Amino acid sequence: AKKAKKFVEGTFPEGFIWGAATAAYQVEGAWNEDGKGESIWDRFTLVPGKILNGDTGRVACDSYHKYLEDVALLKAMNLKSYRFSTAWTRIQPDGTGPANQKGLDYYSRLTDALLEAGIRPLPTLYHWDLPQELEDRGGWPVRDTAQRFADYADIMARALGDRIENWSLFNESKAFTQIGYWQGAWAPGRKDPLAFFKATHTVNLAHGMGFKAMKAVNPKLKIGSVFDVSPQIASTESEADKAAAVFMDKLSNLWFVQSVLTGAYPEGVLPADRQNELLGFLPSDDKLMQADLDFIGINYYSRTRVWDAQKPSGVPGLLLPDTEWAFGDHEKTDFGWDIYPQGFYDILKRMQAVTGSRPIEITENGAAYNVGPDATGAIHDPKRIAYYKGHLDALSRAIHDGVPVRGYHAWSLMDNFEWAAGYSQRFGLTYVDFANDQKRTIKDSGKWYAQVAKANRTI
Ligand code: GBH
Repeated sequence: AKKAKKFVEGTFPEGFIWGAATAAYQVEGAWNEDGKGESIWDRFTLVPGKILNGDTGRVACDSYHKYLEDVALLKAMNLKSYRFSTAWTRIQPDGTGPANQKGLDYYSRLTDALLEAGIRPLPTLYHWDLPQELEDRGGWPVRDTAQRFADYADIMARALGDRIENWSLFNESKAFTQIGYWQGAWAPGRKDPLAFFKATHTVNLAHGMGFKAMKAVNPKLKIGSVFDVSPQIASTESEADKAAAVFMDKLSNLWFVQSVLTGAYPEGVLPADRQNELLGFLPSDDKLMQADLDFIGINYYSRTRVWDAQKPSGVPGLLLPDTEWAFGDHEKTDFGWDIYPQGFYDILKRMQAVTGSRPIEITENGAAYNVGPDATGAIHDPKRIAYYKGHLDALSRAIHDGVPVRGYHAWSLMDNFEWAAGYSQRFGLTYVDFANDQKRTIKDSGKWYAQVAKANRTI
């Protein structure tokens, strides 16, 4: 009998897909060009005090004009997949009605340039830039927004489904509903726990409805979605803290992906007798929101500590644990996030219990290190290389242990607008000089990643 080949950490299966990611509001700029409408981020960034240094995405990396440079960067890094997002407001400026052809044309040009370069386009339809007009009509807490999203998804499938096979519906349902509608630190800046839960249900409905709309256009399209997940670690061994961690795992890691896949919410988050009322869940919503996603996108950055706090939530009958993001005494990134590669392995194993044999793509993983060019113009960012190496090694072990991950996207292809932190946090493999015509320079980490993608193993 042939001896099984010994596993070498940091090696990847043949055909593994190497890529990088960005999102429309974070890179495109051109906030009001060619008929684009106003999004909630266009509006929110103008509210004094919301964004560090008063930064906005009005110009950002100017990718609306420099997308060919972006494609050249991907090519120079030997990458075979580009995860970007499409701005709803370029397609439907106020969120309803017929498509704005000039907006479609932009994504068509980008798609053609990628295909020409041998790079797979992987668009995300919603990376947080809701048309302001839809927010004015109630936003995600309002059920109608799911139908609006399905109409937009239908337009995109018709316009680009001939050239784009793989699509993500949403980016990080948890992050944008929680921080946008409950904590108020992101657009649209609401602080309303009841609105948050309603928003989660509308977003889950939008998954089911968008999925079905796109499959109706073309059943061969592969439709997935991107979920932000994080291991929820009990802060002590006490039964109460362990139960609090289980609760947060349901609310943070399962509330979106499990609900969409099965049509039912995890039990034990909302009071059972009031759940339907709190969510606005109508009879047959189970069928409406259910979608047998073709692939699962996973974003991983760090882990979360949980302790039992019995905090009033603002939702009657719901008490909450306390959580701490990115805790621990390991080295931190410049954003203050704890570096914990084992958490990547752990959360992949955990999610596989829910997502089963569906293919997984890592749609984001990366670190902020805010170094700039030295006197020669080179950008030395060894700590980012170390972050990537640690996480890719952990990923290779998860794959070896049976988690069906088929691709990986570094966050990010280039430095960009980091939401409430503005331009202060640099996640890029490429340096962007925001004061000098958005000039792009590949960092040491980008050069290293290019070698990894070529060799199909960490180095
Ligand atoms: C992703 O967000 C985004 O998809 C991307 O646009 C962004 O640039 C990138 O990561 C880097 O930030 O509420 O205390 O649990 C990740 C955002 C970070 C949001 C961790 C939730 C947990 C804080 N998430 N955060 S807490």
